[in-house]
Amino acid sequence: MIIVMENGATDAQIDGVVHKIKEFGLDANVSRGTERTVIGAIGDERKLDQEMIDALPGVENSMHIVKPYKIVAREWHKQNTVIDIKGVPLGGNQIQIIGGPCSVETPEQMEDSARFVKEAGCRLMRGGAFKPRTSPYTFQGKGVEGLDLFRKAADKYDLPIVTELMDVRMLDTFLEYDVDVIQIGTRNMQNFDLLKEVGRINKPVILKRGMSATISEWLMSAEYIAAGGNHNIIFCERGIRTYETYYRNVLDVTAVPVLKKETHLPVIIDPSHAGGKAWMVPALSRAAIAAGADGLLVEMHPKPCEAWCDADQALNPDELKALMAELKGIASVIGRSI
Ligand SMILES: [Mn+2]
Repeated sequence: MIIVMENGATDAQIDGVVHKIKEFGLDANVSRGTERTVIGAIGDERKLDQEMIDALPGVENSMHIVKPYKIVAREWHKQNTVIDIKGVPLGGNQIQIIGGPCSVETPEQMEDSARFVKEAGCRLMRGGAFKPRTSPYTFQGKGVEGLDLFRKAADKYDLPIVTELMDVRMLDTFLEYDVDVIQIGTRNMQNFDLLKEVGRINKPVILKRGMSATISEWLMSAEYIAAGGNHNIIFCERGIRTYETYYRNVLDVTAVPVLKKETHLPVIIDPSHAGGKAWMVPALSRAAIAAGADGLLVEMHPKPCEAWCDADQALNPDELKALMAELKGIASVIGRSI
Protein backbone atom coordinates (compact mmCIF):
# COMPACT_ATOMS: atom_id res chain seq x y z
CA MET A 1 0.00 0.00 0.00
CA ILE A 2 1.17 3.51 -0.80
CA ILE A 3 0.24 6.29 1.62
CA VAL A 4 0.55 9.91 0.49
CA MET A 5 0.89 12.42 3.34
CA GLU A 6 -0.61 15.90 3.23
CA ASN A 7 1.54 18.84 2.25
CA GLY A 8 2.99 20.00 5.57
CA ALA A 9 2.45 16.76 7.46
CA THR A 10 4.56 16.80 10.62
CA ASP A 11 7.25 14.27 11.60
CA ALA A 12 5.00 13.11 14.42
CA GLN A 13 2.19 12.37 11.94
CA ILE A 14 4.58 10.47 9.66
CA ASP A 15 5.86 8.48 12.65
CA GLY A 16 2.25 7.75 13.60
CA VAL A 17 1.56 6.15 10.21
CA VAL A 18 4.81 4.15 10.31
CA HIS A 19 3.92 2.96 13.79
CA LYS A 20 0.45 1.83 12.66
CA ILE A 21 1.88 -0.08 9.67
CA LYS A 22 4.35 -1.89 11.94
CA GLU A 23 1.59 -2.76 14.39
CA PHE A 24 0.09 -4.92 11.61
CA GLY A 25 3.39 -6.69 11.07
CA LEU A 26 4.40 -4.85 7.88
CA ASP A 27 7.49 -2.79 7.18
CA ALA A 28 7.41 0.88 6.20
CA ASN A 29 9.53 2.77 3.71
CA VAL A 30 9.43 6.57 4.10
CA SER A 31 10.27 8.64 1.04
CA ARG A 32 10.58 12.38 1.66
CA GLY A 33 10.12 14.59 -1.39
CA THR A 34 10.43 18.36 -1.57
CA GLU A 35 6.70 18.87 -1.01
CA ARG A 36 5.27 15.57 0.12
CA THR A 37 6.17 12.46 1.97
CA VAL A 38 5.10 9.10 0.61
CA ILE A 39 5.09 6.00 2.79
CA GLY A 40 5.20 2.50 1.30
CA ALA A 41 3.85 -0.39 3.39
CA ILE A 42 5.84 -3.53 2.62
CA GLY A 43 4.38 -6.97 3.28
CA ASP A 44 0.88 -8.48 3.02
CA GLU A 45 -1.12 -5.29 2.53
CA ARG A 46 -4.45 -7.16 2.78
CA LYS A 47 -3.89 -6.94 6.54
CA LEU A 48 -4.14 -3.15 6.34
CA ASP A 49 -7.54 -1.51 6.42
CA GLN A 50 -7.52 1.42 4.02
CA GLU A 51 -10.23 3.31 5.92
CA MET A 52 -8.20 3.11 9.10
CA ILE A 53 -5.05 4.42 7.40
CA ASP A 54 -6.96 7.23 5.69
CA ALA A 55 -8.31 8.35 9.06
CA LEU A 56 -4.83 8.90 10.57
CA PRO A 57 -3.79 12.56 11.05
CA GLY A 58 -1.75 13.96 8.17
CA VAL A 59 -2.78 11.31 5.61
CA GLU A 60 -4.08 12.66 2.31
CA ASN A 61 -4.90 9.34 0.67
CA SER A 62 -3.76 5.76 0.31
CA MET A 63 -4.00 3.11 -2.35
CA HIS A 64 -3.72 -0.65 -2.53
CA ILE A 65 -1.24 -2.02 -5.06
CA VAL A 66 -2.30 -5.65 -4.86
CA LYS A 67 -5.87 -6.67 -5.89
CA PRO A 68 -8.14 -7.46 -2.94
CA TYR A 69 -9.21 -10.71 -4.64
CA LYS A 70 -6.73 -13.49 -5.09
CA ILE A 71 -8.08 -16.93 -6.04
CA VAL A 72 -10.26 -15.59 -8.85
CA ALA A 73 -7.57 -13.20 -10.17
CA ARG A 74 -5.76 -13.91 -13.41
CA GLU A 75 -2.71 -12.37 -11.75
CA TRP A 76 -2.30 -15.64 -9.83
CA HIS A 77 -3.60 -18.07 -12.45
CA LYS A 78 -2.69 -17.19 -16.03
CA GLN A 79 -4.51 -19.91 -17.99
CA ASN A 80 -8.25 -19.90 -18.60
CA THR A 81 -10.12 -22.21 -16.27
CA VAL A 82 -12.33 -24.72 -18.04
CA ILE A 83 -15.18 -25.97 -15.88
CA ASP A 84 -16.42 -29.47 -16.46
CA ILE A 85 -20.21 -29.74 -16.22
CA LYS A 86 -20.96 -33.45 -16.45
CA GLY A 87 -18.60 -33.70 -19.41
CA VAL A 88 -19.60 -30.37 -21.00
CA PRO A 89 -16.65 -27.93 -20.92
CA LEU A 90 -17.33 -24.27 -20.18
CA GLY A 91 -14.52 -21.71 -20.52
CA GLY A 92 -12.56 -23.42 -23.28
CA ASN A 93 -12.61 -22.94 -27.03
CA GLN A 94 -16.13 -24.30 -27.35
CA ILE A 95 -18.89 -21.80 -26.53
CA GLN A 96 -21.88 -23.13 -24.58
CA ILE A 97 -25.43 -21.88 -25.12
CA ILE A 98 -27.62 -22.67 -22.12
CA GLY A 99 -31.25 -22.63 -23.25
CA GLY A 100 -34.56 -23.16 -21.51
CA PRO A 101 -37.63 -21.51 -20.06
CA CYS A 102 -37.65 -18.83 -17.40
CA SER A 103 -39.57 -21.11 -15.09
CA VAL A 104 -40.59 -24.73 -14.71
CA GLU A 105 -44.36 -24.93 -15.31
CA THR A 106 -45.74 -28.33 -16.32
CA PRO A 107 -44.36 -31.77 -17.28
CA GLU A 108 -45.40 -31.19 -20.92
CA GLN A 109 -43.81 -27.74 -21.06
CA MET A 110 -40.55 -29.11 -19.62
CA GLU A 111 -40.52 -32.15 -21.90
CA ASP A 112 -41.05 -29.89 -24.97
CA SER A 113 -38.47 -27.39 -23.73
CA ALA A 114 -35.82 -30.07 -23.23
CA ARG A 115 -36.48 -31.53 -26.67
CA PHE A 116 -36.27 -28.13 -28.40
CA VAL A 117 -33.13 -27.14 -26.45
CA LYS A 118 -31.47 -30.39 -27.53
CA GLU A 119 -32.64 -30.05 -31.14
CA ALA A 120 -31.25 -26.52 -31.33
CA GLY A 121 -27.84 -27.92 -30.41
CA CYS A 122 -27.52 -26.64 -26.85
CA ARG A 123 -25.65 -28.89 -24.39
CA LEU A 124 -27.01 -27.39 -21.16
CA MET A 125 -30.50 -26.45 -20.02
CA ARG A 126 -31.77 -23.63 -17.80
CA GLY A 127 -35.05 -23.36 -15.88
CA GLY A 128 -36.24 -21.80 -12.64
CA ALA A 129 -37.98 -23.78 -9.91
CA PHE A 130 -37.58 -21.02 -7.30
CA LYS A 131 -38.26 -17.57 -8.73
CA PRO A 132 -37.20 -14.27 -7.19
CA ARG A 133 -40.10 -12.03 -8.24
CA THR A 134 -40.48 -8.31 -7.68
CA SER A 135 -44.05 -8.78 -6.43
CA PRO A 136 -45.00 -11.35 -3.77
CA TYR A 137 -48.34 -11.83 -5.57
CA THR A 138 -46.91 -13.11 -8.86
CA PHE A 139 -45.98 -16.74 -9.58
CA GLN A 140 -43.16 -17.75 -7.21
CA GLY A 141 -42.06 -20.95 -8.94
CA LYS A 142 -43.04 -24.60 -8.49
CA GLY A 143 -40.41 -25.21 -5.82
CA VAL A 144 -39.24 -28.76 -5.14
CA GLU A 145 -41.87 -30.19 -7.49
CA GLY A 146 -40.30 -28.00 -10.19
CA LEU A 147 -36.85 -29.43 -9.51
CA ASP A 148 -38.26 -32.90 -9.95
CA LEU A 149 -39.98 -32.02 -13.26
CA PHE A 150 -36.83 -30.31 -14.51
CA ARG A 151 -34.53 -33.19 -13.58
CA LYS A 152 -36.75 -35.76 -15.31
CA ALA A 153 -37.21 -33.76 -18.52
CA ALA A 154 -33.52 -32.86 -18.82
CA ASP A 155 -32.31 -36.39 -18.03
CA LYS A 156 -34.39 -37.77 -20.87
CA TYR A 157 -32.34 -35.63 -23.28
CA ASP A 158 -29.08 -35.96 -21.37
CA LEU A 159 -28.88 -32.23 -20.57
CA PRO A 160 -27.14 -31.01 -17.40
CA ILE A 161 -29.33 -28.48 -15.59
CA VAL A 162 -28.83 -24.90 -14.38
CA THR A 163 -31.24 -23.53 -11.78
CA GLU A 164 -31.32 -20.75 -9.23
CA LEU A 165 -30.80 -21.21 -5.49
CA MET A 166 -32.36 -18.41 -3.44
CA ASP A 167 -32.35 -19.80 0.07
CA VAL A 168 -29.51 -21.60 1.78
CA ARG A 169 -32.06 -23.93 3.42
CA MET A 170 -32.73 -25.48 0.00
CA LEU A 171 -29.09 -26.39 -0.68
CA ASP A 172 -29.45 -29.99 0.53
CA THR A 173 -32.49 -30.44 -1.72
CA PHE A 174 -30.49 -29.08 -4.67
CA LEU A 175 -27.77 -31.66 -3.95
CA GLU A 176 -30.39 -34.39 -3.59
CA TYR A 177 -31.68 -33.58 -7.09
CA ASP A 178 -28.08 -33.38 -8.26
CA VAL A 179 -28.52 -29.90 -9.77
CA ASP A 180 -25.52 -29.62 -12.11
CA VAL A 181 -25.00 -25.85 -11.94
CA ILE A 182 -26.29 -23.65 -9.14
CA GLN A 183 -27.22 -20.14 -10.19
CA ILE A 184 -26.91 -17.24 -7.77
CA GLY A 185 -29.20 -14.51 -9.05
CA THR A 186 -28.59 -10.80 -9.39
CA ARG A 187 -30.46 -10.00 -6.16
CA ASN A 188 -28.27 -12.38 -4.19
CA MET A 189 -24.86 -11.43 -5.56
CA GLN A 190 -23.96 -9.95 -2.18
CA ASN A 191 -25.83 -12.43 -0.01
CA PHE A 192 -22.55 -13.38 1.62
CA ASP A 193 -23.97 -16.21 3.75
CA LEU A 194 -25.38 -17.86 0.63
CA LEU A 195 -22.06 -17.37 -1.20
CA LYS A 196 -20.15 -18.96 1.68
CA GLU A 197 -22.45 -21.99 1.62
CA VAL A 198 -22.06 -22.64 -2.12
CA GLY A 199 -18.34 -22.18 -1.55
CA ARG A 200 -18.32 -25.30 0.64
CA ILE A 201 -19.63 -27.65 -2.08
CA ASN A 202 -18.01 -28.55 -5.39
CA LYS A 203 -20.89 -27.90 -7.81
CA PRO A 204 -20.27 -25.26 -10.49
CA VAL A 205 -21.86 -21.91 -9.61
CA ILE A 206 -23.11 -19.26 -12.03
CA LEU A 207 -22.72 -15.92 -10.24
CA LYS A 208 -24.91 -13.30 -11.86
CA ARG A 209 -23.84 -9.69 -11.57
CA GLY A 210 -25.83 -7.61 -9.12
CA MET A 211 -27.89 -5.13 -11.14
CA SER A 212 -26.00 -2.22 -9.58
CA ALA A 213 -22.73 -3.95 -8.78
CA THR A 214 -19.31 -2.74 -9.86
CA ILE A 215 -16.86 -5.17 -11.44
CA SER A 216 -14.77 -5.09 -8.29
CA GLU A 217 -17.75 -5.93 -6.02
CA TRP A 218 -18.66 -8.79 -8.36
CA LEU A 219 -15.11 -10.18 -8.26
CA MET A 220 -15.12 -9.94 -4.46
CA SER A 221 -18.39 -11.91 -4.34
CA ALA A 222 -16.77 -14.63 -6.45
CA GLU A 223 -13.82 -14.57 -4.06
CA TYR A 224 -16.26 -15.37 -1.22
CA ILE A 225 -17.24 -18.58 -3.03
CA ALA A 226 -13.65 -19.40 -3.97
CA ALA A 227 -12.38 -18.80 -0.43
CA GLY A 228 -14.56 -21.69 0.77
CA GLY A 229 -12.80 -24.06 -1.62
CA ASN A 230 -15.19 -24.07 -4.60
CA HIS A 231 -13.30 -22.66 -7.58
CA ASN A 232 -15.93 -23.70 -10.17
CA ILE A 233 -17.34 -20.23 -10.67
CA ILE A 234 -18.88 -18.79 -13.85
CA PHE A 235 -19.53 -15.05 -14.10
CA CYS A 236 -22.78 -14.04 -15.80
CA GLU A 237 -23.42 -10.48 -16.95
CA ARG A 238 -27.20 -9.92 -17.17
CA GLY A 239 -27.51 -6.19 -17.67
CA ILE A 240 -27.17 -3.36 -15.21
CA ARG A 241 -29.65 -0.74 -14.10
CA THR A 242 -29.23 2.75 -15.51
CA TYR A 243 -31.54 5.73 -16.11
CA GLU A 244 -32.71 4.21 -19.42
CA THR A 245 -36.26 2.85 -19.37
CA TYR A 246 -36.63 1.68 -22.99
CA TYR A 247 -35.18 -1.74 -22.14
CA ARG A 248 -35.18 -3.84 -18.99
CA ASN A 249 -31.45 -3.38 -18.28
CA VAL A 250 -28.36 -2.22 -20.14
CA LEU A 251 -26.20 -5.11 -21.30
CA ASP A 252 -22.68 -4.25 -20.23
CA VAL A 253 -20.66 -5.87 -23.03
CA THR A 254 -17.60 -4.02 -21.74
CA ALA A 255 -17.67 -6.33 -18.73
CA VAL A 256 -16.61 -9.26 -20.93
CA PRO A 257 -13.11 -8.08 -21.93
CA VAL A 258 -12.62 -6.50 -18.50
CA LEU A 259 -13.45 -9.73 -16.66
CA LYS A 260 -11.38 -11.74 -19.12
CA LYS A 261 -8.43 -9.55 -18.13
CA GLU A 262 -9.11 -9.70 -14.38
CA THR A 263 -10.09 -13.34 -13.93
CA HIS A 264 -9.25 -16.78 -15.35
CA LEU A 265 -12.82 -17.98 -14.77
CA PRO A 266 -15.45 -18.34 -17.55
CA VAL A 267 -17.69 -15.38 -18.42
CA ILE A 268 -21.15 -15.77 -19.92
CA ILE A 269 -23.92 -13.34 -20.90
CA ASP A 270 -27.67 -13.44 -20.28
CA PRO A 271 -29.11 -11.45 -23.22
CA SER A 272 -32.73 -12.23 -22.23
CA HIS A 273 -32.80 -10.41 -18.89
CA ALA A 274 -30.58 -7.65 -20.27
CA GLY A 275 -32.89 -6.54 -23.08
CA GLY A 276 -36.15 -7.88 -21.67
CA LYS A 277 -37.62 -8.35 -25.17
CA ALA A 278 -37.25 -11.40 -27.41
CA TRP A 279 -36.49 -9.29 -30.48
CA MET A 280 -33.37 -7.86 -28.84
CA VAL A 281 -31.95 -11.26 -27.87
CA PRO A 282 -30.28 -12.18 -31.21
CA ALA A 283 -28.44 -8.85 -31.52
CA LEU A 284 -27.25 -8.90 -27.91
CA SER A 285 -26.21 -12.55 -28.24
CA ARG A 286 -24.13 -11.81 -31.33
CA ALA A 287 -22.45 -8.91 -29.53
CA ALA A 288 -21.67 -11.12 -26.53
CA ILE A 289 -20.03 -13.85 -28.59
CA ALA A 290 -18.10 -11.33 -30.66
CA ALA A 291 -16.86 -9.70 -27.45
CA GLY A 292 -15.44 -13.00 -26.20
CA ALA A 293 -18.10 -14.47 -23.92
CA ASP A 294 -17.70 -18.18 -23.17
CA GLY A 295 -21.43 -18.83 -23.30
CA LEU A 296 -24.97 -17.51 -23.13
CA LEU A 297 -27.91 -18.09 -20.83
CA VAL A 298 -30.94 -17.73 -23.11
CA GLU A 299 -34.64 -18.00 -22.32
CA MET A 300 -36.61 -20.20 -24.73
CA HIS A 301 -40.21 -21.33 -24.25
CA PRO A 302 -42.13 -23.81 -26.42
CA LYS A 303 -44.98 -21.25 -26.55
CA PRO A 304 -43.66 -17.86 -25.35
CA CYS A 305 -47.13 -16.26 -25.28
CA GLU A 306 -48.22 -18.81 -22.68
CA ALA A 307 -45.14 -18.51 -20.43
CA TRP A 308 -45.93 -17.94 -16.75
CA CYS A 309 -42.92 -15.69 -16.32
CA ASP A 310 -40.89 -13.37 -18.59
CA ALA A 311 -43.09 -14.19 -21.62
CA ASP A 312 -41.90 -11.06 -23.43
CA GLN A 313 -38.28 -12.06 -23.59
CA ALA A 314 -38.45 -15.78 -24.40
CA LEU A 315 -37.42 -16.98 -27.86
CA ASN A 316 -39.58 -19.63 -29.50
CA PRO A 317 -37.92 -22.91 -30.58
CA ASP A 318 -37.40 -21.78 -34.19
CA GLU A 319 -35.84 -18.51 -33.09
CA LEU A 320 -33.40 -20.39 -30.84
CA LYS A 321 -32.44 -22.65 -33.74
CA ALA A 322 -31.88 -19.67 -36.04
CA LEU A 323 -29.83 -17.91 -33.36
CA MET A 324 -27.59 -20.96 -32.91
CA ALA A 325 -26.81 -20.95 -36.64
CA GLU A 326 -25.92 -17.24 -36.60
CA LEU A 327 -23.72 -17.62 -33.54
CA LYS A 328 -21.82 -20.49 -35.14
CA GLY A 329 -20.81 -18.11 -37.91
CA ILE A 330 -19.55 -15.49 -35.47
CA ALA A 331 -17.73 -18.11 -33.37
CA SER A 332 -15.85 -19.45 -36.39
CA VAL A 333 -14.68 -15.94 -37.36
CA ILE A 334 -13.03 -15.54 -33.93
CA GLY A 335 -11.57 -19.05 -33.98
CA ARG A 336 -14.05 -20.71 -31.63
CA SER A 337 -16.77 -23.32 -31.99
CA ILE A 338 -20.29 -23.75 -30.67
MN1 LIG B 1 -36.55 -14.97 -16.38
